[in-house]
Amino acid sequence: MDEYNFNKKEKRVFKQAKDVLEKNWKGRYTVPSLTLYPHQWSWDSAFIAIGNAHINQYRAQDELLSLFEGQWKNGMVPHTVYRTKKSYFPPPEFWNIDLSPDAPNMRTSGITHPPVHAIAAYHVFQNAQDKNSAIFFLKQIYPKLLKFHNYLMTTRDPEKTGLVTIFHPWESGFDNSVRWDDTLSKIEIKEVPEYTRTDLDRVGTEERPSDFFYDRYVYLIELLKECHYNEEKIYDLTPFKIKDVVFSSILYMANKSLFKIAEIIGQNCDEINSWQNKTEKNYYHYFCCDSDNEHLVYDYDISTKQRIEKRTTASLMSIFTDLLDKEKVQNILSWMKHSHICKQNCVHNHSLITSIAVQDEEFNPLNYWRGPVWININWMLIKGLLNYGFYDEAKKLKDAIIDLADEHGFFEYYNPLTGEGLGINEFSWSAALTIDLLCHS
Ligand code: 2M8
Repeated sequence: MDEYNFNKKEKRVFKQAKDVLEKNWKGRYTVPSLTLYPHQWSWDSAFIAIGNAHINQYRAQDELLSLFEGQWKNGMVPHTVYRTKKSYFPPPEFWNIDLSPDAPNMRTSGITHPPVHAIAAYHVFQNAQDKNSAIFFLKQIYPKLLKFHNYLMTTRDPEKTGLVTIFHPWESGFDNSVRWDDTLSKIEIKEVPEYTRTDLDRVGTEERPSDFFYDRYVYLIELLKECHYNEEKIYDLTPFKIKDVVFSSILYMANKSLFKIAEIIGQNCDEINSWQNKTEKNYYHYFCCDSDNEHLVYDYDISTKQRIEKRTTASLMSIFTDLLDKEKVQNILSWMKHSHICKQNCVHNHSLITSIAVQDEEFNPLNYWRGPVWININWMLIKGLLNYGFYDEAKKLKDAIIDLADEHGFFEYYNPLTGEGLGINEFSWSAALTIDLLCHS
């Protein structure tokens, strides 16, 4: 697209990213990957819509509307909507969602995912060429978004804090992050049903979560089923109930977008305002240690009543919200530098933020959310930096993503020491968010 004045490299990356989204488009939705993830995933669809907003408004709208077809009667948007018979573990039967009176008339998982969708919907409107269609789309999607946020702010927040409790590591999107290690390791498994993982046929074992963690993922699904997906029962029984700092940060920003959507289509915004007030009041109280001056944020484990003090990229996420005081942003910036890829080890001229600090003893350059670089997380940090006026820092990250994509393609994640692509290639959100960075920031 000439209107963006792309240089040669940017043109090349833009075309390759468009090709990935084209390949993975299935008529009304996009798969994250044709092989590893052959269904529709919730926060993936939102990220994909953010990219498509620049190149195909109608696809972006369809992506979000099709996802919400799987919305549960209580408002929950499931993390996976199964669209085909393609093999994936866990398959839809494994969730047995009909145990719940709230289950929709579709094959979905029984857990949720970070609520990026209102951010995506507003972004689609902002970038729309066809504003009439965009307004019609906002009118369709708004009640569904409101119902989802209401579910998160009530059923998933019985303590009325404005912060969301997750019941499964997959709900965080950061599946096997070190953030969940202590809580998961304490689970003593009595029994799990036999199951066969499908991921290890497609990606190397050293890049995926261990069987130890998979057993616990399955154990927690069994527990949800035992409770018939009733959140009150789950809350009483589960060893995994955590106020997730990234999820809650995303919801806070999504509520801002929802507020703007409500204004555009002439709806009353009082309820959204009251949610925001609660989050503003409690965010630091739950997520930040007053005693130190690090200004990092951490998840809060409801069972132990303690913060999970692991320094990961999640600890920087306050910058994505605008809840961070201006004077504290500098601290987050210095932490970003601390977490950076070590330049001496790096094949690139630029650095990106790794999922945990390279210097950390738990850092693993290959394994999923335990060290590698993820484009969606760097995209969120870039948005935060821009919001706080750190244009140079944001540009450095953006340029590094473009270099990474140009040299290695659109992988799911990347080895921070070599730049090598990990997980699966032609991964949709890596392509979509690169398109957004190319067109926007
Ligand atoms: C990964 O999660 C799925 C389970 O939901 C898996 O490992 O099979 C995560 O990276 C998650 O954040 C992502 O949404 C999903 C699809 O890309 O894959």
